[in-house]
Amino acid sequence: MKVAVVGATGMVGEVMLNILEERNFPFTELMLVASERSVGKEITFKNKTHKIIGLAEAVSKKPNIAFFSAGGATSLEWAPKFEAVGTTVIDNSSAYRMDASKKLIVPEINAGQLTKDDKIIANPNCSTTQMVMVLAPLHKKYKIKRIVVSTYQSITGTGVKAVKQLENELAGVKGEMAYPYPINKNVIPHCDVFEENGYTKEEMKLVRETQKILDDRSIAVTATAVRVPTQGGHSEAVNIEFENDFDLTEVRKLLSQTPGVVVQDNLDVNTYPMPIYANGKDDVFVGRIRRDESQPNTLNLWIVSDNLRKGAATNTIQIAEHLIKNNLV
Ligand code: A2P
Ligand code: 11C
Repeated sequence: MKVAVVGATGMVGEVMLNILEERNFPFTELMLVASERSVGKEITFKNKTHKIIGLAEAVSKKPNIAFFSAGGATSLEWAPKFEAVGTTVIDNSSAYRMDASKKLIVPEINAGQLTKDDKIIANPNCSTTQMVMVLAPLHKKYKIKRIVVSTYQSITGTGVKAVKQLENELAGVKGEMAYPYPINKNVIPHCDVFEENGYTKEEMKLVRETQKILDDRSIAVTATAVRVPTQGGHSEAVNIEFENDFDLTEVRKLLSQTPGVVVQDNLDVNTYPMPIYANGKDDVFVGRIRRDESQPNTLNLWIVSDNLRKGAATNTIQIAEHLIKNNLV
């Protein structure tokens, strides 16, 4: 198994390398790929020094799997070139997620859809992944009618530039700004670019990707995505209206039996999910599980997960593990 990591010097790329090592991912050759700016630089992985190579060189080496996390433009231009030499691309950008000919995969929910013919596979947006991990078992049991979600998203979702902006602000140093406003002591109701309908692209990803992954276009979703000065993970307040009524004890039981989901919900000892504790973990944490008392069949949840792990790198690598286990690559 020859593996390429495209975007190896980036925020998600670095986490991908850590996870490949932690999970002892099987490969015979590892290609670390980044932009021309980084070609020739060195990265140490498992005590071995690897030189960064460019995209064209990586294509010529025909990897079996390429993990892409180098932005949508790079994916659109280069994923088809890898596909043409037989590589299976697992793409972490938004480039192919809503392409009807491509699958959008969260392994715990819909990896069963994958076949040998899927050569470009899309990894969902981080805020969608953590939400659907919790909602999928509830949808199966009670059928979701409508979701109202507000997000509190970590600056790591924006990348290295945003982490630097916060560091500069904390140190009182002037520097390049990733956001149009200061992020320290602030919240910014603006993640990704605005679309024509007045929503941000991040908000519309929560709408469209959720419907695609849960395979149900009838689910109504409305979202407000907000950037907050945290680093550990994304948090979400989610209000869900179901067709059918539920029992809270049953909801808790169902979620605690869901692989990849951890219930943290004990009000007596102030237990609820928070980004500083989700940081570095692969699970999705859910708490503040309670009935919306303002209308029937409606639930409120608080969901937190490390956006760079299950929201990005971990999910991507789990897709590859599924392909290998089922001889699909
Ligand atoms: P580089 O470090 O050479 O710029 P982040 O989102 O954390 O900023 O990381 C983006 C990642 O995508 C980096 O590894 C970056 O490499 C890589 N990247 C950006 N543009 C390109 C490109 N045109 N070709 C290949 N890799 C790219
Ligand atoms: C954020 N969710 O937190 C974004 C980062 O569509 O893959 C990932 C953007 C994407 O800003």
